[in-house]
Amino acid sequence: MRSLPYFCRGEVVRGFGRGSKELGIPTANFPDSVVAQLPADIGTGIYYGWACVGSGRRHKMVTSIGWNPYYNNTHKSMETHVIHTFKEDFYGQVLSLVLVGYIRPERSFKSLDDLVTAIHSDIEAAKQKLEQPEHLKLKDDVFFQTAEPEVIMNGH
Ligand code: ADP
Ligand code: RBF
Ligand code: MG
Repeated sequence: MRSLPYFCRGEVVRGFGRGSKELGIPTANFPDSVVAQLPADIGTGIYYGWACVGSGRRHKMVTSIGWNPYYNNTHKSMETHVIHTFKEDFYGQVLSLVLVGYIRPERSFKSLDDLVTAIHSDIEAAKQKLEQPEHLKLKDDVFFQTAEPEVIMNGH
């Protein structure tokens, strides 16, 4: 994918409220405007990278882009699980991301348990992959030094 690494940011909006939080995997959802701006080669699927809430610290993350086949959604969403335990929700705040690499396509599962197991293995994959020096470097990119919603940049 030519567009990787891909930098983007947007306000955290309410998602489907399916209780992903209760499963221990909350996902911060982006508005449609951010999803609409994705370049054509950033297709649906599961990605890993770095995330930053407001002007806070950078954390590892996993992002799901697509129609969530397990739920037969008709709406394309982009949602990020930040690999960090936050004290409070951050609806309305600006989330800045760099998508660094691709993990797998979206798929459907026989049960919710299987979906959750797959997400846990994505999280483990992200943690490992992001330790590579060329990926660690992106965490300190100048992009993360501002949280202005209008500053949308592409990686290169
Ligand atoms: P929704 O359907 O509204 O997206 P979720 O159950 O997916 O609800 O919860 C997402 C919300 O949880 C985020 O918008 C954010 O405010 C909060 N949150 C707390 N911790 C995290 C985290 N580690 N990663 C992503 N979101 C988190
Ligand atoms: N939904 C699917 O239907 N299929 C998937 O393969 C899938 N993979 C995901 C991987 C990650 C890392 C994350 C954070 C979410 C994934 N989801 C997937 C989305 C999941 O269904 C969604 O977070 C909940 O429905 C809450 O909106
Ligand atoms: Mg969500």
